[in-house]
Amino acid sequence: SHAPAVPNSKEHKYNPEFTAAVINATGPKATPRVRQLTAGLINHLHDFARENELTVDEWMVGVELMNAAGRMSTDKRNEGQLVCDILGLESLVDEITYKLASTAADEPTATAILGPFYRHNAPRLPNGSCIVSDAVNAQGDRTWMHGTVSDFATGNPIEGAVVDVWHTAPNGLYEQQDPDQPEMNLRGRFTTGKGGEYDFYCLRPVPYPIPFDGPAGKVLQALDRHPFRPAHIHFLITAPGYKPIVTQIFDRKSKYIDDDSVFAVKDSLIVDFLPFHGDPRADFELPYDFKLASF
Ligand code: MBD
Ligand code: FE
Repeated sequence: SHAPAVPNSKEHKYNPEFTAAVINATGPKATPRVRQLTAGLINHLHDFARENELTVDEWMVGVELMNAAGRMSTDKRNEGQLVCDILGLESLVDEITYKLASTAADEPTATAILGPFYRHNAPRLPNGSCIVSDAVNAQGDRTWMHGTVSDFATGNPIEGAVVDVWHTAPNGLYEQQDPDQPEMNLRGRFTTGKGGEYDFYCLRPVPYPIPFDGPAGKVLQALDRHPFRPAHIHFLITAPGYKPIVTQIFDRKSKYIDDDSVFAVKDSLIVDFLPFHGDPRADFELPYDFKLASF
């Protein structure tokens, strides 16, 4: 018969020309970077659908997962970020960003993913103070953490660097996840002194499961994966004139050190908690120096 070609037929959309048509719908005012990123995304999404012969029902599972992550993303819970984390995406972009920022042969302190539980405006505290609220964390191992922030290229100490720290309570929860913890428990911002030095009291953290009562948990279950992270402490180190560093350090003795559910561990960020005697405020000592690169 004389049936005309249907431009939006299924056959047509299997064809790579369909993908080109979608990309070419981009208007002239899109910035080059937006154009590049969306073209790449469309290409990979279309290839993904074609290669796997993705059905409408399967695609809708993904849509519902994204919608559920959106509904669950509050100031207390970045579920969208958590979904990215279990898929390794935050770790991958962290690595790419670090590579782009590292120019010299010598390298500043390795970065690691921010994760969903950072909070702005942690209390500014003087060096030597304690971020542990006695009311709720009596059972944790007290730790004295101390060290310096310095310029990796010159070795010079950096005065006035801010060490922003956060970690979970012994029950495996960050304070904003847990109504029983006081506001900003286990968080603090410390400023380095003349020799670049900082110090504070915290806890030796424990391994803990990432929240698995939402879409990230559903994905982990479908993949037959566990939700645990090795014991870690988060940092954001900033100093005027230097590139900020988002990182984490990991307890060498922790379970899951080789099997992090969000793929964040790097060898250079594995640390040893040392038995500490003679200070009634701490059972462990944790020395750690941060090295920043100037702009
Ligand atoms: C966390 O505590 C975390 O640090 C990351 C990166 C992801 C999920 C939970
Ligand atoms: Fe964390």
